[in-house]
Order: sequence, then structure tokens, then C-alpha cells
Amino acid sequence: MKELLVRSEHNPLISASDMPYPVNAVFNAGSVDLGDQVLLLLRVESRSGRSHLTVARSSDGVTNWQIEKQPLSPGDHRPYEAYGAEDCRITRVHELGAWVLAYTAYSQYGPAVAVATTHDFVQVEPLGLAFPPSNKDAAVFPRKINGRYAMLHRPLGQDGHIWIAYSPDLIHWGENDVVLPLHHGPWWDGSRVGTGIPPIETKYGWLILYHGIKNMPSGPIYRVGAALLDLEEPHHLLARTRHWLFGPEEAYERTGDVPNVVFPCGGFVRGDDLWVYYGAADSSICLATGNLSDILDAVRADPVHA
Ligand code: BMA
Repeated sequence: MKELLVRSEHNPLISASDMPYPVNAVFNAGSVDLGDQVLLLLRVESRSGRSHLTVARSSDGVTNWQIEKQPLSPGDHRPYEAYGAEDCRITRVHELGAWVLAYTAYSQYGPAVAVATTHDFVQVEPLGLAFPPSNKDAAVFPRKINGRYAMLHRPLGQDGHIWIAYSPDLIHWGENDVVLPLHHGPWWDGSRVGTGIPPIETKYGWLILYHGIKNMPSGPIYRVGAALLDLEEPHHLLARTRHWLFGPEEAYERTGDVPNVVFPCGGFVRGDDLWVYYGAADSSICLATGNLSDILDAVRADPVHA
């Protein structure tokens, strides 16, 4: 069977040994396509155990990464980042002409969703906590929808489902709705779900990739599926893949600090290809690419509505 997402032969692209300073691990990177360059915002777990975000650049998005020696200060949402900043999703927001960062601010209060903007990945403007703990896996949509900004997020109550919220200003968030509930039971996404790369606008709806967790006696397995959300009412789920599209298979995904994890945070469309940057086993950054039309056909061909 032809796989919809194909691994780069250069995987893993970035590991701890590639960093210009000693770290424990590097994984779960947000991405930006600058045309002549790909910029990644790496989640770097230092040897203290806390994570920070560091900029890396490559002209082909695959090799020869130039990694900053200093972390990017994500704007300092203290004290809610006392345990660090994790898993940033980056969206170019049309109306702002800026990049919006949505990431996990981690502290003794738990994981929360922080939002910040940047024009250059040097200076960052903090916009505060959008959602208090426990919440993570947030990504902002690339344009306003019916006059307001929109963001996917994953509050963790009894279960972890993907929700959406709207805002007039990226600071005040409301109108919460469940977008993509987890499947219970034996499903690949039966224990938790969370959004992956920022939503991509297509003629069929907003394409999202999301991670789904299945709890096994030996621990969780993190895999990736796709879904389509209505363009003008994105709280309305149009379709989701019944089957996972991408799961841990290679040794670098099966073995690491957290085994059996593929965890996409970055992605964009180039031509008709979808580029997906994912963390492997909480230990390295990898790339998989696929034909966008084929992926859209797969979501639309095998929909499950809830
Ligand atoms: C999730 C997040 C990710 C991590 C994954 C697997 O809850 O915290 O950062 O990659 O678990 O450990």
C-alpha cells in the first residue's frame, strides 16, 4: 500500500548531538516556510529537564541546520513558564502580518496555553495565557473567520478532546465548542487527541493533522490522523480518517525518551506537497512529506463524523 506520508531519508533531521550546546533532547518543532529557507522553533529539553524554544534554519528544510546558540525568549509568561515552554505551533496570520506562536507554558500549576506574536523570531511580544491549566496542543488559524480569530486547543478534563475557541483580539477567548472528540474503546485515537500542525485552508475545508493516543499495557502509542473542518464554521467537523495515516515504525520513533511517539507540530504546503515536521520518541526532529491531494482524497473517502 502506498503510504500517504513518506519519511525523509535524512531522518532524524536534528537530534541532541546536533545542538550547539549540551541538551537532553530536541523534538516537537513548529515550522515556517520562508520560501528560500525553512525555520523551525525547536523544543529543546535541557539537562535540567525543562524545555525552551530555539530557532533553527535550513535552506532546503532538510540538511545543514543553523541552530541559534541562545534560546528564543518566548516573551516571558512568568510565573506560568517556570517549568518551561513546549511544543510551539506557528501560524502566519494574514490580518496581523505577523507570526502567532501558540505553545505550552508549563509551571507548578500545570500546562497552559500561551500566545505570543513575532515579526522576526528575534523579538517576541507576549499576549498572555489564552487558557489556564490543564490545556495544550493549541494552534491558531491563519485568518480571521467571520470577523474573529480562531484557535484549536485541547483542555484536559476527564478526557482529552480537540476544542475550538474564538477571539476578537487573540487575548480574550470564548465561544468554546468541541471540534473533534476522541474515540473511546480500542480505537487508535481512543484515549486522547490533540491538534498537530496549524490548520491549512483547502477548497474542501480546513485540513488538520492530529495526534491520537491508544493506551497499551506497555504504554501509549502516538499516531497521526487527518480531519476536515468547515471553512466558515470550523467548529463543524466534516470528516476524519477512520484509520491513522502515520505511526511509529522506524527505530528512531520506536525507541527514545518516550517510545512509540510521532508528534507533528510543524507543517506547511509547498506546491501540492504537505511537509510535516514531527517529534520522534521525544528525542529527535523528523520530516515526512505527502501529496496534499492524495491526503485530502483519503480524508474525504473514509469519513467518520464523530
Ligand atoms: C504529550 C506532549 C508532547 C509529548 C508527548 C509524548 O502529552 O507532552 O510534548 O511529545 O506527550 O510524550
